[in-house]
Amino acid sequence: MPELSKEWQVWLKDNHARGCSAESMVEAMVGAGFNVQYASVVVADVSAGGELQVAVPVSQVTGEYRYEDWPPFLLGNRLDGGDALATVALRCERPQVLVLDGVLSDEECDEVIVRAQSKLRRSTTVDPLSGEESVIAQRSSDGTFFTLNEDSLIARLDARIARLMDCPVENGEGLQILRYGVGGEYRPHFDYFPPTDPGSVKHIAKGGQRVATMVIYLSNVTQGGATIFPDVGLTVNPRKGSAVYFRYTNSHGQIDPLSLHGGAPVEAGEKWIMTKWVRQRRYS
Ligand code: PD2
Ligand code: ZN
Repeated sequence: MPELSKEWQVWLKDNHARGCSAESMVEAMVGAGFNVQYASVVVADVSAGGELQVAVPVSQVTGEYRYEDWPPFLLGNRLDGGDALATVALRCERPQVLVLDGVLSDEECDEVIVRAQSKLRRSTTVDPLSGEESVIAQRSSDGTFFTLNEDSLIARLDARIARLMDCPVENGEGLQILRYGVGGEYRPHFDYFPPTDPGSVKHIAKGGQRVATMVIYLSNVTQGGATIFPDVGLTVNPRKGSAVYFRYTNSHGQIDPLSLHGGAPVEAGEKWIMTKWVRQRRYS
């Protein structure tokens, strides 16, 4: 396995001591040819004052995605969210997808919608080159975010979802709420930041790569609006209070292209969802 050269190790320590931002250091390393995920790991190491991970994992850049074993609790019929017990309705191994029932109660779904309604704005996506958020036809929905633990209801849901996803609450981004009207869709995409896109650098620099997503359905949909995984022919129909949970970054930092997914057009009615994205490290 290749090692990070002494020069780079000194460069990292010097730049950190000079007060350079993590983002600029990751950017410089990527500019010099490093894999963005590896760069963000060593920059985080030096920023935390810890040991540098000097072994550069070749597997991050090349090779087929290695599916990690599901943790034992994910192999059961139920998942414990602390204050709610979810039922596993479907499990797909490649890509790793779970469909969970009973994640939110009907009352909780309705309350989240009431709180989000007045804050909705047209949704954006990350521009692959600049990394800036932009409005594009690929994603026709209105949305808003809650900050982590924004109020007591949101804090309760953040904690429950973190427990179901088996990750620290702080690794989660704030909950995003989306509303799709008739014709609204989110065309197939990856939730991870493609490492080869220059625009990914600034997103990965904070908290690392996204590792998993939970999309929770806050409403039933009269017709259409399924979450689809086109490369494996999997369709998950929205059901109020249920969720689809999928994982696409393993502990080696590899990303799973089979996790390509989208929100199919709503044909009748409206679709409300809540999305939680989880990072490799502390995000909030
Ligand atoms: O609305 C969906 O079903 C959906 C599909 C794919 C949402 C997202 N991705 C997302 O929020 O990332
Ligand atoms: Zn998505």
